[in-house]
Amino acid sequence: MGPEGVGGRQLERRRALAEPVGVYRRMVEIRFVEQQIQVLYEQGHVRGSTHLCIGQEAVSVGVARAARVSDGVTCTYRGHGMALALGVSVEEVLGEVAGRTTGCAGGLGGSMHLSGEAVGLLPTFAIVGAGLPVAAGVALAAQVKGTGAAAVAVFGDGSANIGAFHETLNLAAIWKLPVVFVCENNLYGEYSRINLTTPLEDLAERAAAYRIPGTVVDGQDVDAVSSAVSAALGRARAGEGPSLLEMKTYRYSGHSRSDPATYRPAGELEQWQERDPIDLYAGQLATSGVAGRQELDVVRQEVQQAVANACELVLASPEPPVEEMFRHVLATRALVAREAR
Ligand SMILES: Cc1ncc(C[n+]2csc(CCOP(=O)(O)OP(=O)(O)O)c2C)c(N)n1
Ligand SMILES: [Mg+2]
Repeated sequence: MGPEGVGGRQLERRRALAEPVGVYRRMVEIRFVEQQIQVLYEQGHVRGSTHLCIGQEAVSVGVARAARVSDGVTCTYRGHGMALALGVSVEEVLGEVAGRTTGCAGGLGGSMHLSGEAVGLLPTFAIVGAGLPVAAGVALAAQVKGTGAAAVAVFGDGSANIGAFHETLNLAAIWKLPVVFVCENNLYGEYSRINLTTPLEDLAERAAAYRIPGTVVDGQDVDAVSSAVSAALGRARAGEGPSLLEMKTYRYSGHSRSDPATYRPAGELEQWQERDPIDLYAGQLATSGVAGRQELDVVRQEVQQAVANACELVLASPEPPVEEMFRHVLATRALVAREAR
């Protein structure tokens, strides 16, 4: 793909994270895109489910800032933010969620199946825990080929109770695979609070069972996220093996599109909103003199307008034709070809 193509544009978007204002801009973009997706859902443009990551923007952007484009990243159905952070465009994400040809998978995958090959985003996973062994596979391939690349698996706190989590951490530890396990602990797995499902508060403690480093990280602070991921990736590339990073964060919305999250204790959301990742970073940029409040307001307005424009383009673009459905289903294509003979 040339620099003008989709891959080139994604790489350019990724490079924008080298600047602090670029980091701020991307977190704001994720927030506006997620809000737009909720509206699209309510207007009937989204089939199937959607899972928003509002409140967790610092984790996505912090991971993307620390990883190289040659590293492989796996994440979950709550993956719109991770895709945008890594460089997939607003139009590609909105297009995929709305099932249009402008989507990053041609509108065939939908909200839970985003991908961005040029920037290392592996197709996102709807099965809880499924991304961990795949990330370990990516890391094993890099280790065998000696490419110097690494892998990052981003997953929820619910995944830490799935067999694949334990099997993968064990294998990655014993083979010293270059992989970083990033757990987004947002306190809920679907409609259950973590204290009802998991007998410990800090999931990072589970790293000890596999003799790998386990660190609790402030998932609301984008700088804290990227430094922790950078350090773990450095360790992985140096042949020292995997790490488990637990990002303490919170999802502002319910589990999926129509969940009003009435199971949450009163005041919990508001308490987390006081440490909103975007506001926190804006405060840091203003206090350190990197960018003034006015400049950041302009950024917000620009992003809001860009998201609205992308949405308009997406809604004006076609849905894929029915025949497209089998395009990437190789076995079916072989069968259809055999039957046609
Ligand atoms: C193997 C498997 N079991 C159950 C489900 C249904 N399910 C979808 S999301 C979810 C909760 C996962 O919570 P967590 O890992 O904390 O991620 P979060 O949604 O909070 O980002 C469950 C149980 C699934 N998709 N896959
Ligand atoms: Mg969770």
